[in-house]
Amino acid sequence: MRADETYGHVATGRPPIITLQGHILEQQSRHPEATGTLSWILSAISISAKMIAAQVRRARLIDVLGSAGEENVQGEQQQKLDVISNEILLRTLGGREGVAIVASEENEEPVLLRDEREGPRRYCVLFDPLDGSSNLDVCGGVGTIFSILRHDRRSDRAEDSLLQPGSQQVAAGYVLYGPSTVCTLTIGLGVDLFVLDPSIGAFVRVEQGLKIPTHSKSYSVNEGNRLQFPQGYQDYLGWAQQNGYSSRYAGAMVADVHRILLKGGVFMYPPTAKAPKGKLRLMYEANPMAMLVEQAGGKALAAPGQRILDVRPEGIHQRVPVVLGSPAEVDHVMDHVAAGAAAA
Ligand code: P6P
Repeated sequence: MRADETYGHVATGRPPIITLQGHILEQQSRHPEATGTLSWILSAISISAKMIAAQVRRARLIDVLGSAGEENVQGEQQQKLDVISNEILLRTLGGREGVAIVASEENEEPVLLRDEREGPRRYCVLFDPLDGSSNLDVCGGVGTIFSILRHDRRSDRAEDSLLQPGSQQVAAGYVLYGPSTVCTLTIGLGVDLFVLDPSIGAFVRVEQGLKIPTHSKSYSVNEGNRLQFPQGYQDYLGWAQQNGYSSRYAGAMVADVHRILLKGGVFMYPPTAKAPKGKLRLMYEANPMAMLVEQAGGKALAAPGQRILDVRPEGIHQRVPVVLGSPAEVDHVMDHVAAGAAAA
């Protein structure tokens, strides 16, 4: 049999049936030094995603739509499902021995779970529990985004262990709650896709080693902010429209980035007058998406020549401009941004 074939494939001509759990254990078996700690954490994220998907699917029926009546640390109206999703992730990850610290978009401070200076390696998990939750009331795509870092026990303050550049992530991914529930995951060995089969309650692998199209005449941005963008971004939009580009924008980063990964194009959230550093958060939105996009062969920049994954974080909720997607399309944007800055 060829290396990429299995008995199942040879006997039926169709790929083997591998669940997310099976995939995680398959990857672990390829690393003799692995202790299973990371696998156990990814398993917690998988079960959280199934629980959140069950809530999202029935949101209106079980009266969990709408605002929770509170603002989060971002000053944004918390949706009921933001709070529910956040609690699900905190409770599942909190039960994993290998998790030292969790940090959430919904919590002002990180939650320090375990800080023994000795013993087995532990990890930090950062997440946006329900990205784009304002789409919920209109049945739009929403998602969970997660980023996993090694816990650095040398840090004086445990929380400082979180402030590592995105290049240090050991795993990253998202779950898109759309017409189907899709999990996109990387552990630094490429990008793999899984679809939740509700009839068996398992994520089933549907694609391995996903590669982003090198180019596609499509951009994704909130054009309502166009006049607030730095001139270079405005010049890019004029160039794109003169060159037959289409525009697609879901208003939820997970939905927009998922489309870019599969179809190509460029997603961007530029600096605006209201958000001079951009709106998206570095640690649990931009970094995980940047790792996925780069692992799929794309580019993810905060400014011309500045990889998002190289940005040195100063705070867990800091924001960063985002331009990511097909290499050729990111270059088109950044060429205009650089020219605009030079002309300023
Ligand atoms: P705007 C959702 O609130 C979010 O954080 C991202 O998921 C999304 O890409 C962005 O904000 C949308 O922001 O200003 O276009 O509504």
